[in-house]
Amino acid sequence: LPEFQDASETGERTLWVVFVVMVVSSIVFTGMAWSVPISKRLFHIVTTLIVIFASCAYFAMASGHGISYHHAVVRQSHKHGVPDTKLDIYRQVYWARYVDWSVTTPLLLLDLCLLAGMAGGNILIAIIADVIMILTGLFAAFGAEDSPQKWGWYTIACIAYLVVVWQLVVHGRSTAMAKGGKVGNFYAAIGGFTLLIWTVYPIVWGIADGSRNMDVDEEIIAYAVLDILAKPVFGAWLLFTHQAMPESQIEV
Ligand code: RET
Repeated sequence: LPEFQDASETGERTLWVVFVVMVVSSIVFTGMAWSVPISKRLFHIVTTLIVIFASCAYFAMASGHGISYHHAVVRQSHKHGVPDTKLDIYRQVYWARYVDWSVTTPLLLLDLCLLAGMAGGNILIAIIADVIMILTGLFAAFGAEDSPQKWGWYTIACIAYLVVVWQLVVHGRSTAMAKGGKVGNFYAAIGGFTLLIWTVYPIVWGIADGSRNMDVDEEIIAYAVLDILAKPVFGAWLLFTHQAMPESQIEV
């Protein structure tokens, strides 16, 4: 008999809660954008677009769209002379997340890169490496059951993530520090927060999507907490600090 792994009411309710959080953030950030002159709105616009896009993705997932069932065959070994059996598992893959992340993580990086004043070439490397990370993560999510390719794609995604980290930690930190102590310290704080949060994503993926040691509800809740920290909390911190720190003003 096949086993279906899908969200219960708990998971679905969690998705709706995050949808509401993203919509409220979109409204608040839009209001904050209108409170500053257009020439000083770039961070506001980038950050507002992030939560608007996340609202769309969460609306899709909460209402049951952007989800597929992924088939896996798991061998169950029995002792005492009972022959091994195979179990068909159909687990939900929320591919709307990858659509969301492929747009919103580049925008989140753009926020950080602009804050740090990184060179255009380094910004491009960080953003393209990030897109590679998300898309190879999508390939991993749909990789055939525990095939070598599946964890191969995961490994490639992790390498791409290290390229992102390198750009932010090495190039971003040095240009941010060159902008002066205030911007340097703020970049170190919000950049450190970002790396901490982002690093939990591949860990959750490995436990949930990768090896199915977390059920779908737990997976939804884990990503919900991470997404709220990485988007609305990050965004509010960035915009309020930016508004109060003239040194963080940029000429783009
Ligand atoms: C995957 C799986 C493959 C390996 C790696 C991953 C990294 C994902 C990250 C996602 C960040 C998402 C954010 C969303 C905002 O709300 C694709 C999970 C490295 C870092 C910040």
